[in-house]
Amino acid sequence: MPVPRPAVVGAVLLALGLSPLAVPPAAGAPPKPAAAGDISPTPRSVEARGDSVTVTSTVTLVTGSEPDGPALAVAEKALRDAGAEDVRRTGTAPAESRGLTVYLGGPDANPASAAALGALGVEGPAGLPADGYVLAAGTAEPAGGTPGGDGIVLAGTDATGTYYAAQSLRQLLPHRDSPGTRVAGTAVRDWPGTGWRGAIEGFYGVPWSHESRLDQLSFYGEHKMNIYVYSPKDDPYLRERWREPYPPDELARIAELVERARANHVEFTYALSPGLSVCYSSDADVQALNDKFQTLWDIGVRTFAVPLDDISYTDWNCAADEERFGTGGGAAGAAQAHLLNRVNREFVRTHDGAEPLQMVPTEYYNTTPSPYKKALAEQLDEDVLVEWTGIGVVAPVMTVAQARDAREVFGHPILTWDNYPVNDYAQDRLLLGPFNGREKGLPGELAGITANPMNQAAASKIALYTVADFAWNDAAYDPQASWAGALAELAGGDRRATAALRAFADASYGSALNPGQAPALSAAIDAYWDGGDEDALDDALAALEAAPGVLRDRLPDRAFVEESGPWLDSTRDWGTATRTALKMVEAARDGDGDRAWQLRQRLPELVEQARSHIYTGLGGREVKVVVGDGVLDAFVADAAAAHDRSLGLPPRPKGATDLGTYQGNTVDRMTDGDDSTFFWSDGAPRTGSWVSVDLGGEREIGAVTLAMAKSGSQNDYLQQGVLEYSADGGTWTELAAFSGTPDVEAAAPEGTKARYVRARSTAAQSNWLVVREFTVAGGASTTVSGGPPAAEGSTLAAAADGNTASGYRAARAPQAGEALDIGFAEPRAAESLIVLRPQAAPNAQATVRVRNEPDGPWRTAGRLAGAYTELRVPGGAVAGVRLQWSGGGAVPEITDVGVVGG
Ligand code: LTM
Repeated sequence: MPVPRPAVVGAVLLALGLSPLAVPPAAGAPPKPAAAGDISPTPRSVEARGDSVTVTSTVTLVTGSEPDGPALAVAEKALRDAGAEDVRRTGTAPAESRGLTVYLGGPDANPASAAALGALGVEGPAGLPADGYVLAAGTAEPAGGTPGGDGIVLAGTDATGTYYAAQSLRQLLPHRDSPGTRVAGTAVRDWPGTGWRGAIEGFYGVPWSHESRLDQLSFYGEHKMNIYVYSPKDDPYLRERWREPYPPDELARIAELVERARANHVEFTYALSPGLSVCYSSDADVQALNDKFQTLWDIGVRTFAVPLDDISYTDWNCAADEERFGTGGGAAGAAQAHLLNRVNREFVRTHDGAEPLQMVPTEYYNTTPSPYKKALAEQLDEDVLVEWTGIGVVAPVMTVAQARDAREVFGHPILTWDNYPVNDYAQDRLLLGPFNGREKGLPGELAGITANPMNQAAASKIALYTVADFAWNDAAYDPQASWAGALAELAGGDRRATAALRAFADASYGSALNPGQAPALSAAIDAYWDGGDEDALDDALAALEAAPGVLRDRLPDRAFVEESGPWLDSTRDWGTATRTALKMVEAARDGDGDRAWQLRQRLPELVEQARSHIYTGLGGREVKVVVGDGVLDAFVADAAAAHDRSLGLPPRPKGATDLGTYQGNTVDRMTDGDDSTFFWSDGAPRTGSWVSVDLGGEREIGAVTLAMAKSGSQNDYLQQGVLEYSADGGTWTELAAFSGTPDVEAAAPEGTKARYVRARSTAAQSNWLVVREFTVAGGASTTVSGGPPAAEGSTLAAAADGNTASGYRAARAPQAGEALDIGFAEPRAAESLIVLRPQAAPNAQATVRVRNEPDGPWRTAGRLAGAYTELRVPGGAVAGVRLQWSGGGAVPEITDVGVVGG
């Protein structure tokens, strides 16, 4: 393509006596050339021309005779936002240039734009796929009836293409209050990767509000998405009451959506799901479907779908179907094809301007050949599009080969129903990572891509932005770059809001498509444990803690802030909890045990607070939201364990599993001593799946108990398995086999030593797994005796069990001569002794004595003082500790006793 030299062109224009405003100013830096990254979705090709155009006060908009209204509106607004004061429309090109001239429409719609492209030396859009376009901006000499000077051409292969050219122009032009801005000369040539690109509101739970839908439709237009499928599972008129017409006010609302969709070149698709009650062979039901569609046709809907997902196809809804079609999957496929063909032939094909019918098969989640799919492939009308979710309901990956298999096995063009970022199956979390795991080349195999979003419409925009990017130009798609673009756009370009949104989204990043929660934070935490700097991690955690406040103050999309409320609160509180944990570790490392203990005691409450925020779903169902799971909670737990280790407390047992986690029911709940909390897998155990307890070091073990299942999930237990123990986690010895019971108990033979105990499944099963508690009793390494006796709900043993969540609380004040004795099975070399007491408890007075050997003499180490007492150990070894109470006074409480070093 020839690139005109601006200086020469400018001189020619001046010689012709044309407006000097058309000439780039001689002074000042040249405008920055446009780059692909300035436009979203990423365009196929952007070339810098080397010249420029100036946004003049008056801009002439050459529209042709029948301009596309939405394209016109977008172009005009973009020009005004860039500083144009007067945008004058004209059907044909003016005789001479009076400032910037903008040509709207492809060569077929507007002959002047063909001439202007020729004058600029830019190839037109002919031959590009539907919705493709060319955008050219530059200076030219008058030619072919165009006035020359500064010109911009927005030329689509069709009206939608021209509209997209205008959308790209909107992104290229700067925002200015006054005219005179120079914009670099550019030639963009662009087209989509697949025909349909958009979203399907196809989830369970609270449907989007009317306002959210209107907002989404504008968002789709801005991102070159051209389809919205209206299919919320909980709109009763779509499923349970599908035969009934909408009440007038509801129909009016849908009409408003149809209108907004049209104004954004989005195809509003109405999806009716009769499968819960339809009689496939019934003329009346075919008529009911067609009649319902007619009411939607009458308000402007031109695309229709019949989803038949999530229904039984082994149970007929009427006896006539069994008589006519028989039984089994093949019969179901034949029945569905029969119904859909009738709708296709009697409604869709009889309505001029209707787009091809879409359907969701009942087997939508794989490509396994079956009698059902065979019947659909053979009997369903060829022009019907089949929706498919990939391999799996939520497909972690989608490949070109899989899409080809789907085309083959369903025998119809495939439109993906991609279940991302939908969260109706995990309502406790937001899924804020990018569209991922979709192979390049996939869009070209498909009739289109529709993504099923979250119940939270505005928060879905992060993922949808990236879906649009992939569907438009998969070759250039980079999930990370696209994600960054989404964050910046949603933050309105505000630097602080972008950083806050990044921190917030990172903590809710994980999903089947994006394995690994909170990747950025996780890396910062790993770096810290690997000897990294406290400040670096604290900066990251402080950013997390502050992000919700920044977003509440600065995010332009207020609906995002509104919907994300519980997650924002939880994120802030996790920020506080993790920062407290970090300070605690650092205080302990600095030798400030007192302060570390103070911070340690705050952690349980801070974690509880972070876990307390609630999302209220359909019918008032409340779920506690989850943020940064497996990363933030793990950091607090690891920090607490590090702190406790540094005080010489015995390690706490730690749960682990190779199974995924359902919602917030994390594996640490198996070892929290609380029978009302539980680990819950997010799928059925396979042969070899396991849950385990790490005791933190090899020690003698006694009774092992595994309490599985829970009320409401009575069959969620390992149906058949073995209990095993190991010293190193590699070599395992069987302790007991079990089957058919949720409560497993076994006693290790005396003298058995192990660090790990696990329960391993020995058969695949269909039920998921719940473990309430997994306990391993130790060959007691510590004994506690003496007094005063423990109060109800407390035990003497809790004074030295290594668990700071529990403690010994005396039933009364000590009597004269009373002492609490802690004995260690094996004397330990020790430098110091630490006695922990609750911060708020009244300080009972005691002298602390130690003895170096089991029957050795007691030697005084010092006196208890406050919540944290650290005393040097005389004799360098501890076989026993005695707290010799001063009679009377306060009632004693001891959280734990630790023995450090040696
Ligand atoms: O995916 C399909 C075709 N149907 C349903 C959706 O309505 C639902 O939103 C997703 C995610 O839970 N799963 C389905 O099976």
